[in-house]
Amino acid sequence: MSRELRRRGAAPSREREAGEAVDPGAADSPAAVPGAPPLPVAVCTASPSLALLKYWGKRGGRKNLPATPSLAVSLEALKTTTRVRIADRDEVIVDGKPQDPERYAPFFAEARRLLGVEIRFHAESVNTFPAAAGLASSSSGFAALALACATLAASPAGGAPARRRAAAPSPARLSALARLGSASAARALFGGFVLLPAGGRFARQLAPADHWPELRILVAVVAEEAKELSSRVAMERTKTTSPYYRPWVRSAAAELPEAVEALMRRDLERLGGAMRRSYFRMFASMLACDPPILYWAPESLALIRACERLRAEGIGAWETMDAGPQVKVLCLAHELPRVRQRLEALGVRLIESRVGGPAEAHLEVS
Ligand code: 2P0
Repeated sequence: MSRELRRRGAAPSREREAGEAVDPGAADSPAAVPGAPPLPVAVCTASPSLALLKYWGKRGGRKNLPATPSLAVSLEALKTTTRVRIADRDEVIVDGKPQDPERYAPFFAEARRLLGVEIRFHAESVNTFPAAAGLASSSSGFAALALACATLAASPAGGAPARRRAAAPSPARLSALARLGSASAARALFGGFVLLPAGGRFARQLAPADHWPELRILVAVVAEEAKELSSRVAMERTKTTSPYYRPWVRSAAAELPEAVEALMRRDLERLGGAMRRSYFRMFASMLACDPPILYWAPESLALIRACERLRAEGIGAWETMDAGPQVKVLCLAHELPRVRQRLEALGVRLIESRVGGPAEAHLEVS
């Protein structure tokens, strides 16, 4: 898989013909000038990384290192597509909205250092699902951005020395770059089942998507709007004000071996138990903040109760939640119709997903 990520990403497999690209910024790019050489656009697609065991809290320092280990699965049905081209200054637009440059400055500085280039990057990112609403859009967003920047830098227009272009950054280095943007993004570069250890600079794949072909994830979208409190601010408040922060961090580390073993054995009941302990304890640490943090909506609790009832009836529906009111439910393909029917009765929008593959990138010419 590592080799596959390298082949698909930083060493683009093919270049498209001139005119085939649809560059949203082409009208004001130098390529619009008659006679100017065509400019490359790196296009990357990534799926968000859903945590089964949660990352919540950062180690000290400015490196965005996670305080807890996280174990995650890639959501095939949700996609972020990011197009990156060379520009006069770094700029990121997500779903049509310009982003705060400060948020991206450490990422771009590290990208230039890692990739050996001086260029500035213009990125336009589009999500097929609500962003900043607890559906891990920053995981797929920064993963796609990291791979797209590497793909662009590897093109002759990127300006890197030929020796540097030939030696594309390893998946581990790209994962570490994505982590600077969002720690969960370190996981989203990889497909299948992924581990980001506590204090880890990069994530690694534990098993590819076909490790568990019967696994399905139902994403229940309770609210489409962006959350009021970002994960970053909420994590910091948890660390600095919650008396339960340290116990949470200790318990998260203790939970990892059981969850990894359950995952490798494809034991949904054991994995589901570990998932529930992880998300409930994460929220317990948030509830004890000053002021308290509560991401749940009434529908979230109704969905949790519906999963409890399904399990009491012998149907394996195991839910988890993140920094938002949405509920994600793991189940097996043969029980999906019954789980779906029960959750649909609550009037929420459901997105059905399989386990996804790695982020992919290619180069187009505008
Ligand atoms: C996760 N979450 O493991 C956890 C579970 C939300 C709850 O990672 O500050 O956007 O950018 O590193 O990755 C959401 O936080 O945080 C997140 P930053 P991120 O998926």
